[in-house]
Amino acid sequence: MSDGLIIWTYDWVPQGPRGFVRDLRLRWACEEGGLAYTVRTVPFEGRGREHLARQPFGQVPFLDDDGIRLFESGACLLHLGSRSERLMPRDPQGHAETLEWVVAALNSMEMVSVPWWFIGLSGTAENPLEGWMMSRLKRLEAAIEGREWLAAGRFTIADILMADVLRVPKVRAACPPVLQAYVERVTSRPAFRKAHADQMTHFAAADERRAAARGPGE
Ligand SMILES: N[C@@H](CCC(=O)N[C@@H](CS)C(=O)NCC(=O)O)C(=O)O
Repeated sequence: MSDGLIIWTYDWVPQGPRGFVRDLRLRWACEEGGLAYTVRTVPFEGRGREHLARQPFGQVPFLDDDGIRLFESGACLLHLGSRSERLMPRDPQGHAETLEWVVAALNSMEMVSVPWWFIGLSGTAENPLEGWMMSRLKRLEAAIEGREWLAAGRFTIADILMADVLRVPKVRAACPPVLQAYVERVTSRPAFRKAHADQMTHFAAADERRAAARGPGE
């Protein structure tokens, strides 16, 4: 019997990243695409050899699809896109637009937003990436203004990635109104809400298991 789609994530994470662990991107895509999936875990504490064999940086997520194995959330979304037309248009122009915006979300937006966010955490008075980040947001705003979705005139995996990059609270707060409205529009989809709730439930159950393992009074 085939195992179908398996999304791999951590067995537990601290409170901070909950709701933002990138397995959510894959859960969300499967929900949007009507693709059945199960979730399995690797330990958060202690990244073993088996984990590194699946994800060389010791991160999550990674994906199994009936013997096909892949890591990197972007690559996993492109793979899921090949499984469902609801995620990835089949017409050549719509397909090309989706591809370019998938890469733009990761390589033009997230590659600036993540270091900008990290430097912000350190509490420095001036973030040296401020200008770069603000100009990226401004350019993105101009590109999105007047349209509902990033690519192909419809919802695609590019919207999953871009909205997931922009919804990080500090990034979202820095977004101009057009981008705020875009993030709101994309993340109010039922598939996002379900994926988010499922991830929160997954880590809450892990808390309960850890508490039970520690025993009473500890
Ligand atoms: N480029 C990777 C990034 C994966 C990533 O940052 N994963 C985080 C969870 S959202 C992680 O595993 N962090 C733990 C670590 O880096 O040690 C992807 O998109 O899949």
